[in-house]
Amino acid sequence: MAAITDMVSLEQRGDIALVLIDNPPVNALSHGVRLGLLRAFEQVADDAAVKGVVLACRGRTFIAGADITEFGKPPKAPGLQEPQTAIEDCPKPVVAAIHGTALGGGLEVAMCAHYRVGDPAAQYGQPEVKLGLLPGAGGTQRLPRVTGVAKALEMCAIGDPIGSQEALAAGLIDAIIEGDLVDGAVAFAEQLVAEGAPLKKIRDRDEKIEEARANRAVFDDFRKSIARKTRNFHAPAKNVDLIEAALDTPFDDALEQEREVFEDLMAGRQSQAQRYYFFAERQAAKVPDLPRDTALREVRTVGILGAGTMGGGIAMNFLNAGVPVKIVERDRESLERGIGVVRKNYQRSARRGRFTMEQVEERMSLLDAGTDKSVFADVDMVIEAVFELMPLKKSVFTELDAICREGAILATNTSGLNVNEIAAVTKRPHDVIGTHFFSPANVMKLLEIVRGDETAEDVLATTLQVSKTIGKIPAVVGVAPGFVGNRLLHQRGLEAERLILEGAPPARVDSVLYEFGLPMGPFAMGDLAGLDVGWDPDDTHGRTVREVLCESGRRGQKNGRGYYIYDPETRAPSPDPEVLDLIRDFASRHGVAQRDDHSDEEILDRCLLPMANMGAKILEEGKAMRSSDIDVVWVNGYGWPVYQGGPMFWAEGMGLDTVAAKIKDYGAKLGGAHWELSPLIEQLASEGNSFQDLPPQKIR
Ligand code: 3H9
Repeated sequence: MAAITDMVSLEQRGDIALVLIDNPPVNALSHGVRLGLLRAFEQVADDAAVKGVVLACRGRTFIAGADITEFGKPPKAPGLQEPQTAIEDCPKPVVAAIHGTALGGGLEVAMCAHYRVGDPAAQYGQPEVKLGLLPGAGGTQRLPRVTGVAKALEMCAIGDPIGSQEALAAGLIDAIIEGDLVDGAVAFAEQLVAEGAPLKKIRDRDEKIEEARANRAVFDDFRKSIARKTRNFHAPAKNVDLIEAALDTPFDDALEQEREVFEDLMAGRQSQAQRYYFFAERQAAKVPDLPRDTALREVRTVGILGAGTMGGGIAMNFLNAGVPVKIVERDRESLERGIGVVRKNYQRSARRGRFTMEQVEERMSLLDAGTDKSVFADVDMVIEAVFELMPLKKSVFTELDAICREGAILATNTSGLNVNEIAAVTKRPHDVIGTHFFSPANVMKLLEIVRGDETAEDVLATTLQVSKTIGKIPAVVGVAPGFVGNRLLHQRGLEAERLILEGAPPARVDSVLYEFGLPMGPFAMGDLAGLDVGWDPDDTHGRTVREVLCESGRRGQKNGRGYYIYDPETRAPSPDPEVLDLIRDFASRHGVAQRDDHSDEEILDRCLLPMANMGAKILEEGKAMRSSDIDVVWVNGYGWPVYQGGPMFWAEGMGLDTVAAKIKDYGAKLGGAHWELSPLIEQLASEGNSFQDLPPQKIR
C-alpha cells in the first residue's frame, strides 16, 4: 500500500487499484483528501497495470462532505473540482464503494465515478441546505440527471438522506453489496473490466432531464409544497432554481452558476448561523469536566411517574427506542386516559405512514401501566412527571428514594424548580438529576439536563447517553429558576407586555417576531398554552393584562377568546377590539402613556435583547457551559429560527458593543432588572471579544 498523502493511499488488488481515504472522524474532504485524490487518480490513469479503480473509505463512513471547518477560510488548492474531473475523466472504470454516509461533497465525488455500489445500510444525501447552502460541486446538476428531478428536488431542497434500497431504485447506485464492501466492489470492478463496460459519466446523461422538460410544473408544485416549511430560508429556493437550471443550461455553465450561488450563500448570515449551529449542537453534548471514560450506568428499563400529557409523551420516546417503560398514575381513570392518548398518537402516526400497526402494537407491548409505584423497585431510571409544585415533588422523591433500587437514576421533569431542593429530600442526592422535556415531549428535540450540585458524574454521563438513545438534543444547564429556556422566555414576556401597554397591538408584536422567524409571537403562544396556566381564580386582582383577560373569561384558544378571537370553525385568529380596550384601560389605570410609533426594530430589540442579556447573566452565574448551549435550547425548545443561530448568536451578530449601548439606552428609558446590563457583555464588548471567544466552563 502506498501513501499518496497522509489521508489517501493507493493499493493494488490484481488489475484493480484501490484508492482509500482515511480522514477520521467522517472522511471530510479536507485539503489532504482533495490533493490525495487528485494525485491518486492521475497516477492510476497512467498506470498500465491498472484496469479499473475502486474508491472507498476507511473508518465509519464514506466521505461525509466538504470539511466544514475549512469554510470561511482562504481556499487551498486544489479545490474539489480538480479531483472530481480526474475521477470522471479516468480512462478506466471507477467504482465508488459506499458505506456509512455519502453526504454533500461526498455524494458529489461519488457521482463522478462511473459506477456506485453501497452496503445495505449506507445513506446518500445532499444535506447542504441544512447548512444554508446548496451542493457546490455539481450536485444540483448530476443528481437530477441520475435520479430524475423529483427525487433530486427532495434530496437537495429538503436535505434528508435516502437509504440503499431507495438509491438503487432511483438509479443512484448500481448495486447493493452484501458482505465485505471493498471485496465486493473490487469484484464488481473486475466484472466491468471483463465486460468492457462503458465509462458512464452522469454529466452526459440526458434522458431524465428530457423527461423533466416535458413536465416543468413539477418545479412550481414543489416550491409550493415546501413554502411553509422553508419560510424565510434562502437556501431551499436556490436549490430548486439550480436544479431547474439543469434543464436549459449547458452543464459547465450550470456548474459555474452553482459555484457562484454556493459562494453567495456561504458568505450570507443565514449559512453562517446554520454552520455555527451545526457545531453548537455537537458541542452541547460535551461536558468539559466530565472525564471521557466515565463508566455509564445501564439503563434497560425506565419508570415514569405521571401519565399526563408530559408523562405519556416522555414514555413514547423510550418506547420508540425499544426501551421498556413502567408508567404509573395515581388512579385507573387517569391512567387509562393517558395510555389512550399514547395509543391514539401512535395510531395517527401509523395512519400517516410513519410506521405500521404492527409497530404500534410492538411499542405498546413495551408499556407496562399501573397505579402502584412499587413497580419502580427494579427500574434503572425513574422520570417523575407530576404537577409542577415543590411540595408534591418532594413527597414523590421521598417515596422514590424508599422504593428504587440502589444505583437507579432519579430524574425530575421539572420546567424550573430547584433540583437541589428536590434532591435534598433523598438519601442519595448524587443520583438525582433534572430532565426537562419540552411539550409535546414525543416531538420536541430538546432535553434540558439539569446538573444538580450533587449530581454524580456517571449520572450526568448516563443521562446524556439516554438522551442520545431517545433521539433528543441535550443541553446541560445548572440549577436556577426556569433554567435556561424559560428564564429567557420570561425576559421576553416582560418587555412584550410593556409594548402592548404602550399601545403596540398584540398582533403587531406577534407579527414582528413571526417575520423574524419564530413560529409564533408571545401572545399567540400564550393563547395556545392557555392564558389560565398558572392563573389562580381565588387570587386575581387585575395585576397584569393576562389576569385582566382571564377575569373577563378569556382563556385563550381553548375557549376561542384570548389575546385574539378565534374562528370557531377554522380556529383562525383575528385581533379583537375588546382586547385593545382592556389593554388601554389597564394602561391608563397604571399611568402608561400610549403611542403608535413603535418601529419593527424597537419591537425586536426590546423583546430579544433582554434574552441575550439574561443569557450572558446565566453564563456569569455558571448555569450554562457556553453561549452556544443557550442557543441550542432556544432553537430546539422554542422554535428560534436556525438561520438566526439563536439569541446569543443573533445578539453577537450586531456586535456586543452595539448590544451594550442599546441595552444601556433602553435601560435608562424603561428601567427594570432585565435591562441591567450584564457585566460579561460589558467586559467582552470592551475587549472587542464575543460570546464565542469564551472557553466552555463548568456548571456551578
Ligand atoms: C458540502 O459538502 C459542500 C459541498 O457541496 C461543496 C464543496 C465544494 N466537516 O455528527 P457527529 C465532525 S457541505 C467537518 O457527531 P455522527 C463533527 O463536528 C457538507 N467536521 O457524528 C464531529 O466532531 P467532534 C455536507 C465534520 O456519527 C464529528 O465529525 N455534509 C463534518 O452522529 C462526528 O460528527 C454534511 O452536512 C464535516 N463535514 O454523524 C454532513 N461532519 O467529534 C455533516 C461531521 O469534534 N455531518 N464532522 O464533535 C453529519 O451529518 C454527521 O456528522 C454524520 C455523522 C452523519 C456524517
